[in-house]
Amino acid sequence: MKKLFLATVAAGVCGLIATSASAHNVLTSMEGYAGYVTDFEMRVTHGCKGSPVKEVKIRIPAELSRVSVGANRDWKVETKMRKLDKPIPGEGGNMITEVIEEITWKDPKSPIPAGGVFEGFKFRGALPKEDGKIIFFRTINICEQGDDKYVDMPKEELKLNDPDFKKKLWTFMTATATPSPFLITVKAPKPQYPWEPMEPAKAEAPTQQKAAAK
Ligand SMILES: [Cu+2]
Repeated sequence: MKKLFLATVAAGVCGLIATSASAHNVLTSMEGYAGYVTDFEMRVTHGCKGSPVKEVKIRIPAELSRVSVGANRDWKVETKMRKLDKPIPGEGGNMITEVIEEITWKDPKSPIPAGGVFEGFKFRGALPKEDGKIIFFRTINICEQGDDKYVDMPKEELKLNDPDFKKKLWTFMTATATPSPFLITVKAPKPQYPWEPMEPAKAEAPTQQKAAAK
């Protein structure tokens, strides 16, 4: 784990609207279907205390597998890889030995203005098959002056079956000015693709998902 992302950041750096949870970096959709290969968009909604955003980093959570990055003609995209302990079978018989651990968008044609607009950063990956999981996507905005580190985690583990879940989630979202963006997996109403069996096969779960979920 890299220090950069684990560093706890003093509250108050994010700026004006700490109590408005939508005024931070957030995933455009905060819910996703368990097991689906899903498009994600990290939405950057403001600069660092009035300074334009010139770089955005996302730490890819270990729960995500088969991650790829959307093309972007305005930003230079870099990925940092993590070596797997055990290679996992990929598509077409290849063995996958490393996965994307971090994505950086940098050197934009022009920075994101400090206010008044938002910009989305796209990537894709398979969510774990388990529903009711809360998955954190820690992100950092680097601005022309300063940075905002949306890496704060809940003080205690949030569990969906906790009757106080919503309250605790909101507490987490408003406790600091830089909560980590997150997504909750919900049970899918049907298989993702029409050619998949209606009932997910029981003994299915290929080793890939398990290994990637580590
Ligand atoms: Cu904010």
